[in-house]
Amino acid sequence: MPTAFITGITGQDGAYLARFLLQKGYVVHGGMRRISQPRLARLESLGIARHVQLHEFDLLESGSILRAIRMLQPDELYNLAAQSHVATSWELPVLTAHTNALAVVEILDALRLFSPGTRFYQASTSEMFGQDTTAPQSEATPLRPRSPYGAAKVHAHHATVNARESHGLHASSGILFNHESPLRGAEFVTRKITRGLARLARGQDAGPVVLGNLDARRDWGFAGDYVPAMWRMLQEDAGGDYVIATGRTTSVREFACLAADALGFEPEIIGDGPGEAAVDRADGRCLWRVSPALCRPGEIDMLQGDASRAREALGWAPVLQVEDLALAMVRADYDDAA
Ligand code: NAP
Ligand code: G4F
Repeated sequence: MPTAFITGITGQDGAYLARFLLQKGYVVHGGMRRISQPRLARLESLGIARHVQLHEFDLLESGSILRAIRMLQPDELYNLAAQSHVATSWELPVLTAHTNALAVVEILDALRLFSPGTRFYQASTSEMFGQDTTAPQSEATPLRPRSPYGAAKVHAHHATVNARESHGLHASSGILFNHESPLRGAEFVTRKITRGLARLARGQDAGPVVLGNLDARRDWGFAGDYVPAMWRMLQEDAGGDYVIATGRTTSVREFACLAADALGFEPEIIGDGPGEAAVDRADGRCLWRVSPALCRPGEIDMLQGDASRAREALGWAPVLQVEDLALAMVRADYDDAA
């Protein structure tokens, strides 16, 4: 049976990828940070916590990376672990650089020395494109990152490309645009919206959802559609770089309206700029409002991906559209809020 090692297996993508690989007959190993209370909620919610082999693993500890790679020598290594929250990266730029850039260099070097036959996937991101970019963005679009998170991911991306070109590693960089699900971390904007509005719909005295930049546009897909693309990259004869995206872009405001509609609210936008809010036409309740404190020091106004290469070379295409995604997320959060 093929073996895979997933760093970040406790995260959103790690959980979906682990389930996908188990279904394909892989022996799945996962790296997990030592914490006082193991966070297995996502793996448990997919019913796979007992089917994966978990190992203590921390990207900030070189020995941990070396040990895992030497011991497991997996057929495939998916590096999904990261400090993944862009806004946090301005507060923790050093930790972000170490986790998202330097640790990737260490993984690649350990693979070169101890397991050169392992096929490697790096979780790259549309955040690497930055602000002054043409749309839609493809593998050929220049990288001009605008956050410490994006800058660190660019470093890791180039390290992956170099490992492929200099050392012949089977190393791929998946440039994934935003992807969400009911397992999305609560601090990301889609989940913040669906959770907050679901609580309001349940009549909980939760108060409006407080948001930052409502004009930002993202290309939102479903995480469950995106993990098969990671696997497909590693089944190719050689590593490569692939954009994975839906090709549609939606503003934060539009996503909030989709989620509100799905819950039966009738959102009406009032005010503008920092004074903007949305109220429910039916009962006047405030659904969301803006707080300038949540706006970022550096914003990317618009991301929209061109996944033509993945479609043509990997036969990959997304299934869920943003409307279905919003619906699935509010349904899950509404049930949770019961
Ligand atoms: P996530 O839910 O935030 O999961 C991140 C994972 O990384 C968690 O398992 C976390 O462990 C682990 N981790 C963080 N620091 C670590 C460390 N020092 N050592 C070991 N593990 C560590 O992120 P995601 O949405 O699944 O994203 C997966 C990857 O894709 C990330 O690299 C992200 O940057 C990238 N990406 C995501 C998107 C997206 O829209 N979701 C788009 C493009 C790229 P804990 O559970 O202990 O916190
Ligand atoms: O949901 P977000 O925090 O995602 P962001 O920053 O696009 O990053 C996500 O996608 C990247 C791929 O492009 C990944 F690499 C990364 O790991 C992560 O998964 O914010 C989306 C947009 C931003 O423009 C942000 O300014 O929503 C805007 N926003 C408005 N109000 C907010 C909020 N974001 C958050 N997190 N919280 C708010 O209250």
